[in-house]
Amino acid sequence: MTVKPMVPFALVLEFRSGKLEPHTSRIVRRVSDLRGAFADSAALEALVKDGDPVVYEVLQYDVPEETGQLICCTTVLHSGSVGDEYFMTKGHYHAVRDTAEVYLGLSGQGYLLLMTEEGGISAMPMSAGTVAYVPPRWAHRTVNTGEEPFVFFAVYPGQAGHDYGAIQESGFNQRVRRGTDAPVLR
Ligand code: M6P
Ligand code: ZN
Repeated sequence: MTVKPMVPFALVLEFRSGKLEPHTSRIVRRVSDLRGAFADSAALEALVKDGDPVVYEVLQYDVPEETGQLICCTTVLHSGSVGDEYFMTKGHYHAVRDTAEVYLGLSGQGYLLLMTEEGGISAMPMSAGTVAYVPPRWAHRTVNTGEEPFVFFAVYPGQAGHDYGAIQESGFNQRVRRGTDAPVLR
């Protein structure tokens, strides 16, 4: 069997906006796509009725989803909240658990929340220049605690895949809410 070699490529990433050119896929997640993730489901349904705003977008230049490849993408997580809980991503484990990921903060500010199936817990603040390492077996979710979009770049193994089901069932073991003068992490 001959494997067709891939052609090297370069992309242009605009740090402030997270714009990645060219990109071959764009995922847009609205409040209605995050049903079950936020504690205040009445506040969520009110937002859905009121225009169902975009919570985040992921821009990616696709490569084959297989061992040996690295997938690169940017996430633009908008500023906002559902009740008093800041806008956040769905969060996932990798379907292939033994795969890590690297995040690089580009603009705005937020948190990276992590947990393991054994009850491990971790949270790190992120802003422009933060390089965060997500080890294998750690679920990860990002939260925008600022007034601007929180933008970050991610690189992960091609075979990793996304497992959303485990988090939909068990929930995440941390939440970040709007406090009187600073975000409150619990
Ligand atoms: C990062 C990466 C992507 C992920 C995206 C949004 O860019 O981890 O793999 O898709 O964040 O997160 P989620 O898939 O949890 O919605
Ligand atoms: Zn991931």
